[in-house]
Amino acid sequence: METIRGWVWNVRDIGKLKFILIRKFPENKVYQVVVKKGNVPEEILDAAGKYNPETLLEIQGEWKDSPKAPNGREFVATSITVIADSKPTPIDLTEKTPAEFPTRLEYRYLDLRKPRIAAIFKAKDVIIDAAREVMRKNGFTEAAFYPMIIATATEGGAELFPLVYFDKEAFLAQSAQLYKQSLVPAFGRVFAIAPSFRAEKSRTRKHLTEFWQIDAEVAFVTKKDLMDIQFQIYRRAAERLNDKAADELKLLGVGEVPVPNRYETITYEEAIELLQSDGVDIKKGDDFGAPEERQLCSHFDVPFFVTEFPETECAFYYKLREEDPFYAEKMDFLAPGENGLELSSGGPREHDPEKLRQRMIAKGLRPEAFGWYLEMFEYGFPPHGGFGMGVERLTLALLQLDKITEAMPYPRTPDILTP
Ligand code: AMO
Repeated sequence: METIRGWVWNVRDIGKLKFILIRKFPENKVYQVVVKKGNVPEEILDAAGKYNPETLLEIQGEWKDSPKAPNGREFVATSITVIADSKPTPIDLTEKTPAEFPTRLEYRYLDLRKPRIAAIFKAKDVIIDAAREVMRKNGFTEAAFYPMIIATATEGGAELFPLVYFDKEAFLAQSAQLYKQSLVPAFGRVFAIAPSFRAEKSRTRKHLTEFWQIDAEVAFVTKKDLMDIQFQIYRRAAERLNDKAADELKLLGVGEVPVPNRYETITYEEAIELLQSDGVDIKKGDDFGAPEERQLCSHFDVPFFVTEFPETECAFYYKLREEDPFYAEKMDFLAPGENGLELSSGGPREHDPEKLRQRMIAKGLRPEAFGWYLEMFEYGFPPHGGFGMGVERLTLALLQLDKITEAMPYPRTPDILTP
């Protein structure tokens, strides 16, 4: 005799026989429970036909092989206890009657119980774990102590969420940028997986106002090192998904995640030429919009880096190209294919405080607001570089989701603030 627990998924009542599908705790998979006259007391048989979906049950009985039942076996009940009743659910968790995404979000606490939705977050867990593994293998210290409440912009002025901080003005951190740089002399190789907040009114498939970054910074690093580490994260995450999340991938209809064995690089200028040869109306100096980015990604079947962007498109902390300061040494890492998109930005940093001051002024920032940051470079600061990889973007790309909001349990966008 065994005891199992689970939530009613669906009930099929054929009189003296009831089939209850339950979502079994803790693995969140659906199994069939057979409730048969003679096996259970009469009142349990009667009640079993009337359970609402999401009623939480404790069931005693025995497993029996049953090739036709979901997951290959069924549980023959001898006794059932209701642990917690459920009201009729406002959305159908079995998705026989699918709800639109806004309605699903309204009842996200129920939506997240669906095995198909929970699978996204189990897979995301595997991705984050793979990223940590790669960072540790590469000698990084995880410094999960960047402040989320900050006094100055880190990525430029316009996209800050202001806070009332006692009698001072403060903001939610746009990134760990200034702080991760400051930790380089102490740790050499440092990273955190931390949230970023951006008050961007972008309503696209790849923008959230609250997202997480794998934020890394390294002393004495080459551009190739930075690329290699990022590629390793992508590759290891793909490998680990196939290895550890095969069931989840199946639920998501993904099959195998392609595991790339190399990455490619292309300069911004080459990318512009490639797009122009496709007939795209774009010129040197322009930023890639979403359609241009997709078009570019469709040329690649492995992840790739776009390097050396026009300085005007880059934050102040990227080093300028010595030979041609029209360009900054920034590089973006992109996922390949029709649904490809930017996964990260990074590159070597400028660490001459005077040059940084000039860049800030040129970008309309006030160097006075960056006092400690500029001063720290006066104390034997090593050359360094780093990257920030969007965790939800990586999840979106590897799991081939439609939109980034699906990669957050409780997404935040300009339109979504609850639940
Ligand atoms: P950047 O602003 O390009 O660079 O951000 C780095 C990565 O974070 C992700 N990302 C986002 N994800 C979801 N919604 C958003 N609104 C959003 N904005 C950015 C993307 C992006 O590539 N400090 C630098 C990184 C560095 O140089 O170290 C930075 O924040 O995947």
